[in-house]
Amino acid sequence: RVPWFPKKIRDLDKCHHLISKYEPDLDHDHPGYTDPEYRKRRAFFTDLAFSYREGDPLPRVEYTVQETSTWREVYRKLSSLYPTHACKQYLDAFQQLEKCCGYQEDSIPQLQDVSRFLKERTGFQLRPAAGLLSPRDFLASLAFRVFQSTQYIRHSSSPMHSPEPDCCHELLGHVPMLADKEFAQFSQAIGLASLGSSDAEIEKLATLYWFTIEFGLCKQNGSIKAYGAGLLSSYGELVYALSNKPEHKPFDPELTAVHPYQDQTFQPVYFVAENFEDAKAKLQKYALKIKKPFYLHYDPFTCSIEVL
Ligand code: H2B
Ligand code: FE
Repeated sequence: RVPWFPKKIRDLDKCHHLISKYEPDLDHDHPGYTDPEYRKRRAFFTDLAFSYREGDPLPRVEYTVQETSTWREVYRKLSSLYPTHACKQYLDAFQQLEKCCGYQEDSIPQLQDVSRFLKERTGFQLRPAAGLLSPRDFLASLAFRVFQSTQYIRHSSSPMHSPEPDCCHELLGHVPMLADKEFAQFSQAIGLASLGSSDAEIEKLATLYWFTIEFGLCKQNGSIKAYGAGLLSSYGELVYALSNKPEHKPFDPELTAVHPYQDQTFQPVYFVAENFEDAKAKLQKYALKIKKPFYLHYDPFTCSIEVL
């Protein structure tokens, strides 16, 4: 009756189910759909991700000149917006990543280096993912402070947009925020709430994830800044989200969890958190109301879930 869920970090080797609707082989609108070279390259990355097992060193990739030039374009464009649009936690971490993790426009950072950096700061680590994962598998990994990260890059014909997550989205959107302690706790809390939850509850948690970790805004010194990865990796939407065009509503898990969302165009509504401590407290209160026939506790010493 209770859906299967991973109990130890090694179980994440089984959490790799893909949602394939946006893949270049299947989606006719994908910018790489008619490019056999790109599809071949993507098959290589799919292989890397599927053959990865917990504990393996993260594969290092030699990116091509074309891939690096796509990265350069994205990096330049986005980093010009961060000082005015990104929250303080993001900016602090981004500076650190430039200093000690090889963040720069001329090369794509290696997941291995980034994972080591995160592990030292918040205990988060990366594992390679082949593409967009099912919400259940993706959220479950967060319970273990594991972030499933794609390693390929978007097609060179559309540097400012990708229908799927790619390394620009992970490295520029997600990674800096995962270096913040409060945000890391918030992310793990969503993950823990998802374990053993019903499909209906997963859908609500995925919606919460969407309006916070992907598209969240927060208050900072009297103004509003972005912390969501979907915003911090999209020039157009980052500008739009902080303009007076969309609606801003206060983050409230009960309401946010059932708010319809857009994955094809910009969001008409964004939710604003007071700060991450407050967002985490509200989320934990929400999570306590999810009915489960047991109590779950994460043991950080063994990286496993205790079922009580
Ligand atoms: N998979 C991958 N690889 N990256 C994500 O950011 C992601 C995912 N987000 N699967 C998930 C779904 C999110 O949209 C929620 C939990 O559905
Ligand atoms: Fe994402």
